[in-house]
Amino acid sequence: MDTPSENPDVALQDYMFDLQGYLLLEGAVSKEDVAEMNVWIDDHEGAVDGSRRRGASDDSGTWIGNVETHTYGKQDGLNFQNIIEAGAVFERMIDHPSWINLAKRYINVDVNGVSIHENFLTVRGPGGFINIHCGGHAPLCYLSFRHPNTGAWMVGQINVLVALTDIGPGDGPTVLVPGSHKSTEVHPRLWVDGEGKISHGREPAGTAVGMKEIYMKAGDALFFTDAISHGSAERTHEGFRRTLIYRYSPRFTRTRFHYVPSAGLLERLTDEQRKIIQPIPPRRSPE
Ligand SMILES: O=C(O)CCC(=O)C(=O)O
Ligand SMILES: [Fe+2]
Repeated sequence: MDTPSENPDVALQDYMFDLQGYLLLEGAVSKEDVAEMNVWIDDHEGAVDGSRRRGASDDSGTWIGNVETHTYGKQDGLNFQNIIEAGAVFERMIDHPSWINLAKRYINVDVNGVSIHENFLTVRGPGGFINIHCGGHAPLCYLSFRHPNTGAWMVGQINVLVALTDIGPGDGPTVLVPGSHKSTEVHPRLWVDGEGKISHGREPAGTAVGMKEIYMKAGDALFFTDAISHGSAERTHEGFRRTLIYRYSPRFTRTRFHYVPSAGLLERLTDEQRKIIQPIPPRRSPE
């Protein structure tokens, strides 16, 4: 892998990622791939219809093949979890050249390997949002960023959020406090009864102090450490915001919901992709 001294682009990305905790990768995914993912969502509009009521909890737990519908709460929209099982385009995103080497670099793949902790599509309608969560104060193991003694890269979780629709003001953009992954101070909204919380409140993160709205064109990817204080602004426009999220972590940190890869998926994946999806194959006694 290139070192910053060999390659000025790497030096700039390292500087900005270290400083801000995120990179906006413009035009990361081709128009064709974005269109293919949108067709998949169009074809499953039935599951999405329920989320027009703002929340989608009634629609959770429905299986579409090996993909499961899910929601974190009433307001954040409908997720299609385990989306890597939904077809070739979602398999291509596993080791997409626009971000896989960056993820490996910052997770420090030679030491930690790399895996996907969670992968899903989100469809979020009017009134939908995510509250504020995370920050440099939070003692959650996968919110590491650099080794505290040596400064070596050791990012415990990197989120790659791909916009499948344009996301501008009023569309419920992702928001984050640049640099907050390094803050030892607790964000004021996460400071509750003398304790620094990891997630708190029922309001949209967009109204929290210091938050920056990240505007994206369909096909852009927001690459960010999960340690940054973030969430999303409320969607005030009609219609739905569509995003794809793959979370990359060391191979030791898997998986959030433990969807077991199907035999068909494992067979179709390249060796490189299979290593990311199943970095530690099951080990059983021959009996
Ligand atoms: O949906 C969003 O805009 C934010 C997503 C988020 O919080 C995350 O990916 O960790
Ligand atoms: Fe988040």
